[in-house]
Amino acid sequence: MRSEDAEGETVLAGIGKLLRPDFPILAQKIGLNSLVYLDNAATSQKPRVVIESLANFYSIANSNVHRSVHSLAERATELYERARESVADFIGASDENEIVFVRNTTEALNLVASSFARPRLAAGDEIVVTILNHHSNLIPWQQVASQTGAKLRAIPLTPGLRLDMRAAASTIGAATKIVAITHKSNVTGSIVDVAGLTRMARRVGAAVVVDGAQSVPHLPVDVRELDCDFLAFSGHKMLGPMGIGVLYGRREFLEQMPPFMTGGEMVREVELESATWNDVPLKFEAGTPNVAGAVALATAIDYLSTIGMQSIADHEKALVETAWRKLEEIEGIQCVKPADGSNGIVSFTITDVHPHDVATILDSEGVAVRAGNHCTQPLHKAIGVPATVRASFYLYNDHDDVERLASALRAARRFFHRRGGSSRTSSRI
Ligand code: 7TS
Repeated sequence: MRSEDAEGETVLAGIGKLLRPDFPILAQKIGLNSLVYLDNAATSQKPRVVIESLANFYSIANSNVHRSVHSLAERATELYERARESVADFIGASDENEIVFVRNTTEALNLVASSFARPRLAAGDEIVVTILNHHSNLIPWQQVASQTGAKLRAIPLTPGLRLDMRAAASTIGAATKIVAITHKSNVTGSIVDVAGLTRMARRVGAAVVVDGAQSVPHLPVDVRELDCDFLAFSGHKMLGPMGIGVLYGRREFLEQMPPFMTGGEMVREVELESATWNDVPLKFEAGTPNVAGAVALATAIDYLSTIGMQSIADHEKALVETAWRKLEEIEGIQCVKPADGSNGIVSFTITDVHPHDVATILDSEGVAVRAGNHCTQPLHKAIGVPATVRASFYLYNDHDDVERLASALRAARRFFHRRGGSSRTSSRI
């Protein structure tokens, strides 16, 4: 994926440029500039095959699932259940009934907190989270803690911004019932040693909940290797549509858990005053599901699998290395650099310039990034800044995108330098 150009500089000759034409939105101009999309951690763009898969479902198969016997209904049900099998294969789950379709990572994590954790926890129990967790993998646990009397504890970072595994070993103890972790940080791009944490959790009999929102789209993920009990992720961050997400859950746990939502389709027998539940996973899929979304997610998975998840991870790692090098040549830029490297994410600050102002200037150059706390306020407190600018890469980004980011940042730096470093500090972050 790397080659040397005439000046001896390492250039990325890989997949980015090749894949770009598959993504119609990337052909757009923002003002006079071509779009450079570097906000992939928020949501990814969609290849034409995924957009067509959605349209195709509504053109030839649209019907509700698991109820009617007519041909269309059978076609829709078959496509929906095949999508479940694709998801299971993609993450190494041996049983497709361990795959629950939900709206997104947030819903999946709330489901686990409400249906798995809340009935099991009591005062004296502990829930261990990490300082890297996104708010969606923190606030549900805060809620469960306040409802049950359990205590929340957090694994901190090392000075090198890695998750502190030594501190983890002393935080996960006899009282720990749940270990809820982020597989990959949406701010630092650091990858957490989930298997290592799972071993610690197993020793004390705690369940492991993994937020895979940033890992499943960007690197090979196998639930058997992670040995986790739950894994949550979102279709929209992995080339799929918005509104479809996945909860993987160990079958014995899913079977023991009460439903998260109740209503049609998740029941077996209903009396006026009582009901019994459908089998897993339908017990957790109350009401009409996002069938088209699941089918198009399976198309996205096919697309990613054709490229190969390891190739995608290598490509993004190489882009980060180039970006760190180019950005650090610009005076006043401080990158958030974990000692173990970053998978596809470059977060940074510029001295005396508010991150929102940086993002606004970058937008005027056609470069889309995100600024703020990225739903990780405790992490930003730990890093010691209220907000950062974040460029997040994906398979269709390339070396030219990194150069466009760097040159837009040089322009931003010149602009604020001329204005004497003034920046609106009142921005909401
Ligand atoms: N977990 C992580 C690690 C995330 O990065 C996100 C979204 C979520 C959970 C929630 O995902 P959702 O699909 O349920 O919304 N992260 C971001 C982000 O970094 N910028 O915008 C959304």
